[in-house]
Parts: sequence; C-alpha cells; structure tokens
Amino acid sequence: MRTLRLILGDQLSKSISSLKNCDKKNDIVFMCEVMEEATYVKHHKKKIVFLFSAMRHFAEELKSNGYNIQYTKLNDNENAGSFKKEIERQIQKFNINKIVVTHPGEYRVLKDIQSYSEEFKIDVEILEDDRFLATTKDFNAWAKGRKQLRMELFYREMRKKHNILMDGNNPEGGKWNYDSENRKPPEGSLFLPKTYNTPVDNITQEVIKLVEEKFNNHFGNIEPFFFAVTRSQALEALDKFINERLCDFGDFQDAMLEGEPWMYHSHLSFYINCGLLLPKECIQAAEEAYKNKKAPLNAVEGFIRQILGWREYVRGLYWLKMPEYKSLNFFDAQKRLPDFFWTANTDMNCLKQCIQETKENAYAHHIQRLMVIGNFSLLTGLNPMEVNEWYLLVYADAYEWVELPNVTGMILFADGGYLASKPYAASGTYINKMSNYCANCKYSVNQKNGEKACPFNYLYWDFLARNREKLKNNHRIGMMYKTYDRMPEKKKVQITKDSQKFINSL
Ligand code: FAD
Ligand code: DLZ
Ligand code: SF4
Repeated sequence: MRTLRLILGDQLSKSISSLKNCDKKNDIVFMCEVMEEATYVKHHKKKIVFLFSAMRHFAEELKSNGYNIQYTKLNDNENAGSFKKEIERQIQKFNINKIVVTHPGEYRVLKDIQSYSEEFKIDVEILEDDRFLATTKDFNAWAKGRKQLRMELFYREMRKKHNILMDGNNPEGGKWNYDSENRKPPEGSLFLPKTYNTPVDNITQEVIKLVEEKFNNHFGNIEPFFFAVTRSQALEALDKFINERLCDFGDFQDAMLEGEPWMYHSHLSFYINCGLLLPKECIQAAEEAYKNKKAPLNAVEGFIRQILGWREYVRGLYWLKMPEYKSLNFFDAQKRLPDFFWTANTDMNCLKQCIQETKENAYAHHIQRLMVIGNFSLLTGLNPMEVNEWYLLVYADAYEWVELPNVTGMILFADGGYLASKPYAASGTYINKMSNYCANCKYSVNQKNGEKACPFNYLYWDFLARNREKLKNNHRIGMMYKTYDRMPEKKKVQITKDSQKFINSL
C-alpha cells in the first residue's frame, strides 16, 4: 500500500504542501500531461508549451532530488487522457491507498479530485495551498458581514499582518497607496529594457514539436519562445525585473506604446502562477530594493499592492463566490465575441495592437487587458461566458481562480459591483492619453459621432444610457448621467444610432 502525491501543472514549487513529509523511498510523486486539461478551453499554443516544458523540467529536478517520480507525457501510449483516468491507472499500477494533493486552483478540478475517494474507495487528503499569503479561511473571515468587498481595505490588513512596507504601525512613507503618482502617460523617449529571454533547450524543443502536432488549431504563436521554464531561470527573470524595470514600474504602470508589449511590467505572472516563483519572495525582493534605494516607494508599493493586494484578493473572492460567480451576468450581456478577437483584424488600432501582441506573446499587460480589450467587451455588451473563455485561454498566466474575478468582476461588472465599486468604462480619450495608438488609427479620437469617430466615444455614452436603471444609483458613476442629460436630444439620438450600427456590424 502506497501514497500517491499528485502535483498539478500549476504546483511547480518544491515547497508545495503536498511534498511535505514525503517518504521518498515509498511514495509516488505523480505528474501528468493530459488532453482534458489542454483542451477544456483551447489554450494558447505558447501557454501549453510553457506549462508542459516547465512541468517536465520540474519533474527532472524532483528526480535528481531523490523523489520517486512517475510522469505521464501527453503522447505516451498508455496516457488515459484526464486526471481522473490517469489517477485510476496509477492506483492500479502501484496499489495506491491514499492520495495527497495541494488544493487545486480551479473549482472544476477541486470537484473532480473530491470525487476520487468515493469513486476509487481511497483516502484523499487535500492540503492548504500555503504559497498564498492569505488562506481562504482568513479571507472568508475578513469578508464576513461586509456588503461590498474592497481590495484596498483587504490590502491594508495584509500589509499589517505580514509587516510589509510598514513603519511601526504606519504605512511606509505615510500613505498606503501611491497610485496618484503612477499614472504618467508614455513618453516617446522611454528606454525600455528587453524582457527576460532564454534559449530553447532540448526539453522545450521536444514540447514545441508535440504542441505543433497536437494543438495546431489552437490560438497563438509558439515562436519565438523565450519564457523561463525552470526555477533558476524564473529567479533570473525576477532579478532582471528588480534591477532593470522596477524603478519605473510605478510611473508608467498604465502607459501603452505601439510595438512595446512589455513596458515596465514584471512579466512574472506566468512564473508566480505555476509555482516557479513564490509570491512572497517577489514581494520581499521589491521591498529589499526599496530599502537599498534601488527603486522609489511609488514603484515598490504599486508592485507589492498587485501581488499582496489584488492577487490575494481575487483568489479569496473566487473561492468565496464559486460556483455561482461563474454564471453572473448583471447587464444581461448577450453579444457574441467578434471574429477579430482571434485574428486581430480590426480598424480599431488599440484593439489590433493588443490582440496581435496577445497572439504573439500569450501576454498583454494589465491596462491593455482592462482598458482596451476589457473596456470594449463591457461597452459592446459581450457575453461574459465567452469573454471569460477567451481570457482563460489566451494568456499564459490564466487559471480560473485569477482570470474569472478579473473578467466577471473587474472588466464586465457582471457581479453587479461586488469586486469593483464602478464599471471601468472609458471613452477614447483615456486610451489616447495613456497610449500612442490613436495616432495610427483609421478612426479619429477627437470625433464624437459619425463614420470616422472613435467607436469608444459613442459606445461609452450608449452603455451608460442602456444600463441606466442598473447604474443610476451608483454614486461613482451616477454623476455621468447629469452630463448625459444635459446633451441635446439630437446628440443622444446620434449616439444610439452610431452605437447600434457599430454593434450590429461586429
Ligand atoms: P505586473 O503588472 O508586473 O504586476 C505584478 C504582479 O501582480 C503580476 O505578475 C500578478 O501576479 C499580480 N497582479 C497584478 N494585477 C493583478 C490582478 N488584477 N489580479 C491578480 N494578480 C494581479 N492575472 C493573472 O495572473 N492571470 C490572469 O488570468 C489574469 N487575467 C486578467 C484578466 C483581465 C481582464 C484583467 C484586467 C487582468 C487580468 N490579470 C490576470 C491581472 C493582470 O493583468 C496580470 O496579472 C498582469 O498583467 C500580469 O503581467 P505582469 O506579471 O507583467 O504584471
Ligand atoms: C493549464 C494546464 C494545462 C494546459 N495542462 C495541464 C496538464 O496537462 N496537466 C496538469 O497537471 N495541469 C495542466 N494545466 C494546469 C491545470 O489546468 C491546473 O492545475 C488547474 O487549472 C488547476 O488550477
Ligand atoms: Fe482606439 Fe479610438 Fe484611439 Fe482608434 S481612435 S486607437 S479606436 S481609442
């Protein structure tokens, strides 16, 4: 009788709870590449290459550390195709009587794993994922009794609890949040360091061949492939960010430039989410840089807030609200995704750039996801199920626990305001201020109506008008109705007409 320790594709950390107290001689450590995971949504090809390569490298590392590793490759003849069937096969092969696994990141997978004890008549132990800084229990306790949840309040608690960027009982520098200093528009003369780039080794090369063969009809480009796939490479990527980009991260956090997908962001989400980096070590590295005067407080606080605040907050919210959260549709938005979400073939230059970069890199930075693609999805009333599926499959850092709250809560306001206090809706003016996209666009950002007008300009007002009953009492957006009401009737009719024409053309 033996114990099987299951390691999922986003659990590639040696300190993972499922490996604690492992009996290296007897226990089986099991990992598998399965068709079901790669196709339940048709993940970006680069994402599959990244994850399979990182899994294979991680398995090699565990093996050299003396663990008894069983690894099923996607193209192994006996591969049974799903977690459940693969587990069943291992139970029979090794006479397994107990499964130990760290809490998975997705509700769907949790339900699957919970069914094993009944189905296979074995003991299943699901352990806390202690790579997160807040347990789901901690989060639920914090959320209890609150009508609305606000990230900022949660974040302050986390700062205090973990003693991060604190000066005694007060926040470092006297303020909790330095966002007001972090909204600089891009400057043409910015020096942008290159993102982390590492040569492809034999393991990755083999995976690239496999993915080209098996997932040829999935979205996205595989090459050039430059992601880190091992722990030591991911640490180099962290180092590179801290030394080369963190100092400007804050100032240009919201800026977008044509042909510059990476800006001053960290590009660490792939590695943090699959376990190659731990969130805590990224936070500590940034805090250390502040203490050593390598980076200013607005940059360091901003970066730490994303990980200690937003990342932990969306994860807590996901587990608090699932499974209901997945079917929310506050605005009853029903429009299907336009084709250009797959081809980038649109005259709207901002969308063209962001979708093309997504296709090339399986990455877009936060403001591209939020204020360009997200804003468009909100204003045109795209169906939340379809938008969620798109975001889940196109980004190499996407797992449902982090993708769903960002899409349903943050961009679509489909939860009616549980995550965000108001919809992130904006006209073309915002995109023009924060990017240089409009200079190369067929549409004119300065025109408000008509054939040549930037569609965001009329869609913004039409969205507010269409959803008035649901939004009029929102104190953060309610004042916009006063502006709308002051518009001449003729202008309002034109807004509706332009918007209907545009939406029908999608
Ligand atoms: P940076 O800008 O350098 O930020 C540092 C780190 O903070 C990130 O690596 C990430 O771990 C964390 N972080 C920042 N913002 C968020 C956030 N809103 N939620 C959770 N963590 C955050 N992030 C994902 O990791 N996976 C997703 O599937 C995902 N989907 C998103 C969908 C939408 C519609 C939006 C608006 C945001 C989404 N995000 C997602 C959040 C954010 O856009 C990405 O984490 C970020 O762009 C990753 O790039 P980076 O590592 O360069 O981040
Ligand atoms: C995303 C993904 C993919 C594409 N493939 C696998 C796989 O073959 N094997 C595996 O263990 N994990 C994979 N994953 C990650 C899982 O989907 C992830 O563990 C769940 O989404 C839970 O967060
Ligand atoms: Fe986007 Fe409008 Fe600017 Fe064109 S004009 S790039 S559609 S914001």
